[in-house]
Amino acid sequence: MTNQSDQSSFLYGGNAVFIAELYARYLEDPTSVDPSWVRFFQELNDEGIAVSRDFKGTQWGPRDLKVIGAVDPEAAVAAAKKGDKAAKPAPVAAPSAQPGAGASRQAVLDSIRALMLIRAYRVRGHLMADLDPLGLVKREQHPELDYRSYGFTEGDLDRPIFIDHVLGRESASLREIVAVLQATYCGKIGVEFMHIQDPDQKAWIQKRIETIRNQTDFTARGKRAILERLTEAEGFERFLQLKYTGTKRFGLEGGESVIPALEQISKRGGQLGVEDVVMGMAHRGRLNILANFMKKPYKAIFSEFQGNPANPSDVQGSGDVKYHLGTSSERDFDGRVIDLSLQANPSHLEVVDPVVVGRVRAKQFRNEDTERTHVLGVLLHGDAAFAGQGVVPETMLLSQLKGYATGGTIHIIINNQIGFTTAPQYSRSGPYSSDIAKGVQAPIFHVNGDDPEAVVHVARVAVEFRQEFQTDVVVDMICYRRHGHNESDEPAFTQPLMYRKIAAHPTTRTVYARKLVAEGTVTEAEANALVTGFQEHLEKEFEAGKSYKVNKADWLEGKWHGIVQLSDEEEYTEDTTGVAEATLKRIGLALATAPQGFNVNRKIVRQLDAKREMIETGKGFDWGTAEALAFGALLAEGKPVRLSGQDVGRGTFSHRHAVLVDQDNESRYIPLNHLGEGQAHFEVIDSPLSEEAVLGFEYGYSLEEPNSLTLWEGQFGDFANGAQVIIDQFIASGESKWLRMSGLVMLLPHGYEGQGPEHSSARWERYLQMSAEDNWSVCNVTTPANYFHVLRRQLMRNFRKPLVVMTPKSLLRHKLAVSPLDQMVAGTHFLRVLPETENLAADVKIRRVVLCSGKVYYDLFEERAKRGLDDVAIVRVEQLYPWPKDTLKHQLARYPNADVVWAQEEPANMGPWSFVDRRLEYILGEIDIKAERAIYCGRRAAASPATGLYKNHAGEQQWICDMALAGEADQMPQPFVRATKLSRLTA
Ligand SMILES: Cc1ncc(C[n+]2csc(CCOP(=O)(O)OP(=O)(O)O)c2C)c(N)n1
Repeated sequence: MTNQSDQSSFLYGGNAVFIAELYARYLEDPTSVDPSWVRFFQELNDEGIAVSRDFKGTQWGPRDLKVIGAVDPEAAVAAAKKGDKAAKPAPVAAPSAQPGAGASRQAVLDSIRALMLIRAYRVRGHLMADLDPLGLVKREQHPELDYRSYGFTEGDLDRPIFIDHVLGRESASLREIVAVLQATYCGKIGVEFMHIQDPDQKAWIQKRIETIRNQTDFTARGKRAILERLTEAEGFERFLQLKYTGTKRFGLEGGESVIPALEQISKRGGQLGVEDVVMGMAHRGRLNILANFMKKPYKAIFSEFQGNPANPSDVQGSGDVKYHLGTSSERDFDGRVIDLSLQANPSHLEVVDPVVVGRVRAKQFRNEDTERTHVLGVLLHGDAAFAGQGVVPETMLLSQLKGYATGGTIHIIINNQIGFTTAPQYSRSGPYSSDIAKGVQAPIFHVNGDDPEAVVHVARVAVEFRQEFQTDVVVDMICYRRHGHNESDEPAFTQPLMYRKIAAHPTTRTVYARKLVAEGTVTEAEANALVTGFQEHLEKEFEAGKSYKVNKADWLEGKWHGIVQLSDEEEYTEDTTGVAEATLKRIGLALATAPQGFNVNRKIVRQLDAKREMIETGKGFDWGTAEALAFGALLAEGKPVRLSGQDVGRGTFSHRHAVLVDQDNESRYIPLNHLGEGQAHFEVIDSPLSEEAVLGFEYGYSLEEPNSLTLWEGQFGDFANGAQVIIDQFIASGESKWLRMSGLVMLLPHGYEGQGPEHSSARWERYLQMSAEDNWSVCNVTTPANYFHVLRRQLMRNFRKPLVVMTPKSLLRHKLAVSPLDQMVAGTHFLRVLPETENLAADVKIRRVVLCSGKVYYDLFEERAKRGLDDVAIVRVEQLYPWPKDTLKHQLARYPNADVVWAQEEPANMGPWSFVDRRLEYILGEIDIKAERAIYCGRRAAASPATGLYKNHAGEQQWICDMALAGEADQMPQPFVRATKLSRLTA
């Protein structure tokens, strides 16, 4: 038996006649057909395609025939609104008067076959739609869309067929049915929606498009407005081409219809409750959208073309090219004001997607937009990028997840049928660039970009659908690119035929103006006047651009008020991150308490008891508890905390247990949300298995929420390189390029514990290499208390910087890695450097200072104790960047007779060695100390971060401790000498 999933291909041809017969039998007596067919026919019922078997008598006839093909969409939508998602769409009542009562079995078969044909159009009609303005993609007759495949002949064309309002008609001739289907599904719009599982959504689309043949009848005013928008879009590019010939602008020409589409989304969206639109897009057409949609002044853009900066000269930052910049504005759409924001983005295509979606989520949180209908995300894509970049499906994956949902994003693909020089057949395996969107059941509207009315209509349907169902929607606008990839590229090198066609092809505005003139909506003179009027306006703006001065940077406003730009080296003021003891105790007790009757796992009960003991004694606070206290104290101060990443609720290493799970019924309890009245919300989300999209999302979230602590945790720190683009392009450099601060925290489990090459190193050398201009903090803290402070510091400073923390694994349970409560109480603060803690020989007697960072400290500490050494001091650098030069200098200056060793677990080409080597040399040069340079003690340079053999690991670790504490300078490894196969250390 053929499976329902490929039903559409067997519903036609010779099968169609057979199936219609079978179906007729099923209607008569369901037990007379194989049960698998019964299931199939029932599924067709669900899709609103089938005929019910609710008839009586043996005489076939339309009077007996109750077609439920016309699912009543209004009833379905009403049911959905009531939240009754499971409710089946109500069947339309049986028609009261039908032609040919007592008609033959033939009439029934006609109805069934006609319904199969209708279904085929719904599924495959888009394949025959007229989508390509250039006519390069040939539309071929598809057999499933041929009525002859269903047993009809030409002689049947004019016979009335009962279809019970399926297309809004009780009955119609086959000729009429085909005409309606062609108009609806094979015009300038092709719709893909039959992959959607939700019957309400399908029914909604069917009704929305079938009743009006998938067209809006625009008023003369509406048409004129579309022409005006096209005139501006085209005129702006032409003007730039004229004034700045050959300058890169990645023009929109060929895709101008996207401007009226965006207008429509905002306008119709506004009517449906949208108040805020956050947008992301790549280079193509960006300047046009900045000017003509975001309403960035033309003169500002012209001034940037003249080489002037986009920000006032007193604002620091390295800036970015003009086609990457973002902006925000307020616009009035028919009396409704909408906040528009276009996210700045790097050249890396599509990577902005999760950032925008994260921003949308944060705005919805702040605006208490629980329905997610007031803040809308809109993403514009290129066709090659949408199909090619993995971050696209990763971002879509988030769209329906509890912790990341934003009520659906509207995706518009500016599908110019080329990616740089690469044609679609080399860009993707499926027929459409948009195919990936089917994975999240998004409806997809393909539309011919040369029919701006169709584009605007589709934009309208898309926003209506999104507002109704809170899912992603895709508009695939098929157009062309008039010039090369940029304006100085020669496209005919690679696409000569396409570009010959384009050269002869009139512009979208010209095509539309001719149409409006032909139908009498505007005169030719009026259409021309729009063009000349706009050019004159641009000329004036161009003149104004010559003396244009930006008077303020659009940042640190609104929710960012009170935050300042850090103007110099990080100030070493002590931050007020400590918290009153009573508050910490109150939070601690809440953490250790589950509600009455909640059946906590036995092992966790022990952990909760241990926490209670920490609170009662004020001693022995472990990592997980210190973290929870840091979060809890922020929450109690009214500052929300959001932590996302893989398995963060429990914690990869089973140390966090931020979510307790009842062992009887799996209900969840989050102690941090039960601290007391007035506290802020703690959101802890187990993320899907994505690094790039989730980290991008959290970064976006942090841009909107300066007063929330937003954290992303990698499962192991090395997995963060799956999100490297987000780190390089946004987190490290976003403030410098675009004046956008972020207080995002990245938690990266790191440390050499013999787990092999993949789980030892978070590769923090990369973060250190990217450190400059106080762009972020990079830390590897060794005590729970310092971790507590560094987290709280994120929101206590009057500026925001991302924080990258190497977090521990074995230290989570290490008996020495604990802190007393009094290191977290009021008056205490984060320590960038932790000095020697033990009572050693007098400072002048210290023969060696071992500097280190992170977990290796405890290995060194224990080895020193074992050896009973009292002339080797161990100093921990807890924050590597910003480099705590003064504090470190102060500590090193205590030991004038010491040599200085830098000990690390990582190979010499990794970890902090390259970063600290010269910096230490500068410090040593400035103080009175025996050492001139630090001696390296660690693994030799290596290709892979760690050995896969535990025995080797243990030997190497021991050797590092031995050498660091007692080795002579000439025994130390030469960091960059090639290691042999035998040993990474001694070759
Ligand atoms: C991640 C990434 N890889 C490569 C590039 C270089 N690049 C810039 S534009 C472009 C083609 C994009 O094609 P498409 O997505 O169809 O957009 P279009 O330029 O045609 O509007 C490429 C490959 C890039 N910017 N980003």
